[in-house]
Amino acid sequence: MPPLQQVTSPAVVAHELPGTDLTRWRLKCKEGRQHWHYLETDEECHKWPQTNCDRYWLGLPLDLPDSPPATNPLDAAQKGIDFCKHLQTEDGHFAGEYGGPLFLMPGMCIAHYVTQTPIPDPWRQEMIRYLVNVADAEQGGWGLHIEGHSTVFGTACNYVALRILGLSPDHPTMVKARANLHRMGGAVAAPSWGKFWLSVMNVYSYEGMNPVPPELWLLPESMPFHPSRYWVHTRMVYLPMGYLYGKKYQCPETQLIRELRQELYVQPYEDIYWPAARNDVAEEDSYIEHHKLLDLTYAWMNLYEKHHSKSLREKALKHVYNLILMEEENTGGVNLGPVNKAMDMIILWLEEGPDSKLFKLQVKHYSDYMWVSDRGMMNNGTDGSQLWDTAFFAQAICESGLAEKKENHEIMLRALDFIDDCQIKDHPVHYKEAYRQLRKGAWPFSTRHQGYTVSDCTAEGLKAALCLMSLSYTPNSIPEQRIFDAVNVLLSMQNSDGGFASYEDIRGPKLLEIINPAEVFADIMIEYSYVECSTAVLLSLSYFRKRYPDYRTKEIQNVQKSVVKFIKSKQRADGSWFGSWGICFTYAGMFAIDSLTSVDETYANSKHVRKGCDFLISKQMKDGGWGESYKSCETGEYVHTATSQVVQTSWAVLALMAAKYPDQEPIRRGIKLIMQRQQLNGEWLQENIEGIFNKNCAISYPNYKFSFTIWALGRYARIYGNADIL
Ligand code: LAN
Repeated sequence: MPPLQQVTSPAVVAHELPGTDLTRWRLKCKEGRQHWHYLETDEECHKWPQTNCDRYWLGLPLDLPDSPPATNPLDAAQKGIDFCKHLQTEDGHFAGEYGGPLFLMPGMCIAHYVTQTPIPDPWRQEMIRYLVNVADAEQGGWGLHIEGHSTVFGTACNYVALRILGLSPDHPTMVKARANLHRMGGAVAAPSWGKFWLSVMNVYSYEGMNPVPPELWLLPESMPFHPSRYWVHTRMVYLPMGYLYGKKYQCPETQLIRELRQELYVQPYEDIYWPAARNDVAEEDSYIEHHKLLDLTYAWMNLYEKHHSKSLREKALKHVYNLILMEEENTGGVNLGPVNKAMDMIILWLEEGPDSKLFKLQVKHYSDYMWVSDRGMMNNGTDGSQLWDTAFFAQAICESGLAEKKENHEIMLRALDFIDDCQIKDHPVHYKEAYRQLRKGAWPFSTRHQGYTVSDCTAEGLKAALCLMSLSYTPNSIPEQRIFDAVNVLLSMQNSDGGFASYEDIRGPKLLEIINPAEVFADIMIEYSYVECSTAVLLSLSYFRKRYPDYRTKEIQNVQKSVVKFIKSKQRADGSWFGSWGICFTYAGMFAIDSLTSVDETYANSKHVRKGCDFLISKQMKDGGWGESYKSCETGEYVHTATSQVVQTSWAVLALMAAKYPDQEPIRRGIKLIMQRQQLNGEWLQENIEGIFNKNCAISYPNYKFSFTIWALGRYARIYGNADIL
């Protein structure tokens, strides 16, 4: 292991907040990868001018003309498209921030600190600015996500991050955060993921953390609790966590570490009795409580940890490391997501050294996750949402009929280029040993470099490819065989309950949730059949069959039948569907109703569609819009926002229109609201956060306010004609 040198970030003193000159940032995109560059000299800035895309995401004034408000839906849609043209990057995708979660930057900072990897100074300044900007203004500290209340996890870990970045403990944000952290009992009561990161940083003891034994990976794969059966994100977090835990890796002590030990706790660090901390989780953090069986398992594991065999541990670590190497090989250092990325970076540094190719690749691709905004630089929830956003834009513009207009040809051709390039063309290497799902023909959520199949991303990619290639002027650039490959992937992912999960089919029993160690997230141990994933697959298969009626016809018909049954079985008594990835009932309602109409069920002939529509209508607000809070996802009941939201209004009217809802008036009112909210330059302003995961963590999809509004406007004009509304 290389000797530790203190990473010196120039200290930022109290009251002084750094920040860069935002006019010097440029977004460069290639094959979907998004990299923000900071130009140091005027000469560079002159040679590489800032675009409206850069300026939009940085919150700088745009160089775009205003024009009078559109009076009819198609003009409003075209005005929106004209604005969005500026957000399409050189490789054809629609870029966007993907922030929201606040538990990612600490991992990034700790990984850089322990591996003594300097964080580029402009990043460092903007990261400080971001965390200061998103701090809880009332209570101080940080939550699990930007709209959540302060927690010990968010506060302790982001406090550490800011100290690593060089913010002084006397800065008002830090003083306030510390006071709130102490009010919550100090960092002792962090949830398990917090305990882990703080232990790696050496400001917590592994003695205070329940075990994550790497030996689990050596158990027979046939066992129901073998990690290969976990949901891929859980599996890929607990893989490197098991490695670092197994080694009890801690950063060697530095002055900063000594100081943090004093700042994070209410009691002297030396006096903390760590074993008592293992099951101590602050009330503010605890979303789900440990099951009694989990505590029993932990008691047993703690005993094992005291007496474990050294050679077995070595064997387990070797096995786990091999799996980590496969993940590196398969993603080229991008990794599945931001949590395993931070851990893998530390592990590669320990195993391969700072000069190794693998470690350097890890460092290089941190940039894929970092995004600069008006509030500063954030750590995105993935390496972007490129495929996902581009597929929605493409379908929205196609459905409006505006894609055929000459002025829109170029964006559509470029979107097709991107979707073509983004499709995954091969299976992962060592896919069996690495427990991967087959992926040849799939589309990912972000980029093909990340390279993980997602069922609904494949479905949306396929739909977008088919609608783009059916335009009169586009080439059939994606060969038929690759379209079939996508369908093959989808057909291989159906679960026995008829539904579709996210990345893989369901591999483990629901009982595994009993041993969910993450107190802050629910339902993360295994895959589930999700309404959104299942409906997107149904829609894409219906679409596909129209164009290719002879391909695997019988199987596709059977899949359609069983997935329809699944979707119906998930409808609640009040007619709603619960959304797991978007907020919430309006999101799932749109997918569910849209998909049922693709097999010819409508308001007139289907009680499921009828009940779904009636539910949506019952939630329409006085101003004609819909607005739903992320609290719906947390509580499982519909929670209105204070004001209506254009995104949820679009979802609701899209569903009603697909269903052929008999009364045009509620739909017209929704469309009118969308048009009234459009700005003179064609954009819609950011409103509440749109997405969710693991029931409890909100995440931003800022492009939804463009893609779904345009989609709703276009569908309205197609169905009801384009008469003036405003
Ligand atoms: C995502 C983002 C996209 C999302 C959809 C495609 C919208 C969904 O329909 C299927 C699931 C998926 C792919 C999804 C799964 C979980 C992700 C990757 C995220 C919500 C983005 C961030 C989140 C990831 C787990 C964050 C890291 C946190 C951990 C708990 C490991």
